[in-house]
Amino acid sequence: MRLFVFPLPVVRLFVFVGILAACVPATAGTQMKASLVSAPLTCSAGACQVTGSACTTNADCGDVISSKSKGQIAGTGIGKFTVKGVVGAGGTPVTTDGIAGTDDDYVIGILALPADGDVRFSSLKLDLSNGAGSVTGDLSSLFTAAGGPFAPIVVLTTPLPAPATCPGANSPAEIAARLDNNNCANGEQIGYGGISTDETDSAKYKISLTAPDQTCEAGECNAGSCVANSDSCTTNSDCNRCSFSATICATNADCGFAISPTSKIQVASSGKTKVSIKGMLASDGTPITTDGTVGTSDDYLVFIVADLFGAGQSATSLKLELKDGKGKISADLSEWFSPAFESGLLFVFVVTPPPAPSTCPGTNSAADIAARAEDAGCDDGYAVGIGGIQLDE
Ligand SMILES: [Ca+2]
Ligand SMILES: [Ca+2]
Repeated sequence: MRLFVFPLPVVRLFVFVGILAACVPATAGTQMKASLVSAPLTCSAGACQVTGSACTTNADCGDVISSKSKGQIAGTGIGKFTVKGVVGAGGTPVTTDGIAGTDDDYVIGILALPADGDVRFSSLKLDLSNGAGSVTGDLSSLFTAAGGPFAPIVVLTTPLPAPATCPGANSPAEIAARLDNNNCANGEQIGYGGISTDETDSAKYKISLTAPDQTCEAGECNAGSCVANSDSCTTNSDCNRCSFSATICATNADCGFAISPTSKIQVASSGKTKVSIKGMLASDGTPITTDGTVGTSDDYLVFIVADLFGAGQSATSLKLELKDGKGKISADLSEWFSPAFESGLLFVFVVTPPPAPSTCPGTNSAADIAARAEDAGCDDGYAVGIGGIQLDE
């Protein structure tokens, strides 16, 4: 039985498919902070994408934004982005006209992957002076549309091929009017919010961990198998599942998992990773306590997926011990980073112990974390939490 289905979709940018399902309560204080790192450029017909510099392989094409660039989105709905080192044709630092809403604007796209699977898209306009620029915008319209919590994906693109189809500057009304306007996503991707592990700099990704509000959704049993997941069944009610976690349920109360939104994870380009979980409750409201020994069958997992932006995914897991609903992890992901990926978007889930823990062995040593990459025995649990943000009350 494989109930744990990732919402991970990222195929070509801005094209996402199915996710999980839920609606959400407002909770105070969630946030995402991420470095913006250069998208990998391709070398085509002897010329690098964006810069046009001479090249033989993709590796000859360097960064087109500095990984000192960064962005943050808070539960207030306010997004702040500071971009540095943007170069264009010939590797020259870019300067635009300084007026948001004109044809030369770069675009910061913010994709919201909510628990209900209905992906939403917002955008901000960015002007640059000698390769640097910043913008602050009220993304409340995105939060409202997405519900929450949602996993955010941040992308920086070059000016649009048809700017008139993505009008407006950065007032809340103009941002709201561009909600889900895919014409705003037609620029060339030059950066995104995530981790770049091939740098000696200090790229970081930090996000709140929280649990969506869930309901018990009615399932359908057909000829002995649940339609949704092929589990064996006798009656329709055998197929009832919680909307986000996909745990078996009879009523909404069976789906009441909780994690305090003060919980968070931070991952650095060095591989250094810290997780802090608070207020983690079972569906009956009891704070969860495990045996205190990492690597035993009662370990919860913090599941981390790196998406390489159209070039595939890699995933690994950390083992989580809880005492009265609280747990901390310090770990080193560097062995997983290399050679698994050089840069990527990160998605994080908090997952129940897998049904066959022996198929997901090991501790939180760097070697064990690397050894669990793509371990199918680790992704059979139920997702009870998600790295995401939601609008403050
Ligand atoms: Ca402009
Ligand atoms: Ca344990």
